Amino acid sequence: DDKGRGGTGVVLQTRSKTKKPSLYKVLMLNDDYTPMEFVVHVLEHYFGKSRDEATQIMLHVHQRGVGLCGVYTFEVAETKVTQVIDYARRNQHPLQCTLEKE
Ligand code: TYC
Repeated sequence: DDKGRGGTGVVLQTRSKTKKPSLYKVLMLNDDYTPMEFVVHVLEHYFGKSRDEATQIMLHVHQRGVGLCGVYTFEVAETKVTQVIDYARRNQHPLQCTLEKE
């Protein structure tokens, strides 16, 4: 009903039905063969990182085995993982990345 709403017939929604989407981390994995420069390029092109950020992330992955590229909704994260793996394959590099629910 619209009691207390000034008789306008407008019912204001007090609780939203919308829910925040789950977020997913996209993680880059180290390997022994992909050139460092290629990984930096991928981080710039697919994840919008600056040259300096991309270099830091690449070195972190190189030293620690895994690193965070970004956090996205499921569809965006899935698309980035597919695009990166396909791009690496086309260039004959074994680079892998994966997604993980936050
Ligand atoms: N370990 C690679 C090398 O020594 C570089 C590398 C870094 C590869 C990060 C993958 O996600 C990666 N050439």
